[in-house]
Amino acid sequence: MAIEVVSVDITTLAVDAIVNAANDSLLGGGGVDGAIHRRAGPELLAACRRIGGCPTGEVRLTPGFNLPARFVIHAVGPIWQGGARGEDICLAQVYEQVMRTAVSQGFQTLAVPCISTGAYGFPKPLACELALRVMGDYEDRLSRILAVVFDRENEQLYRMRLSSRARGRSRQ
Ligand code: AR6
Repeated sequence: MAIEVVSVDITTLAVDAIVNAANDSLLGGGGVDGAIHRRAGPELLAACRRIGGCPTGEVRLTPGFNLPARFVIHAVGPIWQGGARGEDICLAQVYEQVMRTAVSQGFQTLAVPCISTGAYGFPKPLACELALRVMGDYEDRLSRILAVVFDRENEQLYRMRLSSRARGRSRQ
């Protein structure tokens, strides 16, 4: 099984690509985005500026610059607005775009944070369900997918869901 849950700062991971939970300006911010820009250095901001933004639900690729990761997939998740505005479809679409980009670039190792579950306020249980469903569809095409959980609730949710999935498989 390719998906592993890890509780670490994503900026420390030497993988083919890490995913950034960015905003549509791509010009940095707080949370994981701030941490990635700090560690990658000013060249990342310059590269993002040249791209000129990214619509919600889409992704853009840059080098990792000073990060140990070779590339950064910048993913713009939805802001949670109560759930009636297609936020779930949008978040699933973002994960789809992340995984398609990783596969099309030939990445073998990928680290993915819990997109939209911080400043963007997406309910963590629903986000976890969507993230693992989409990443699970692609796990045979990469050697390692690291689901990076940075808070206790996400860690528990991801571990519970992956272990119940493993139990379900062993019964088949
Ligand atoms: N490594 C891994 N995960 C982290 C790290 C880290 N260093 N730091 C935080 N997280 P957020 P969003 C987790 O707010 O909700 C930014 O300002 C955190 O615990 O980073 O998509 C952007 O510029 C949470 O589970 O991203 C946007 O404006 C998860 O990363 C906006 O926030 C996502 O939290 C995007 O909001």
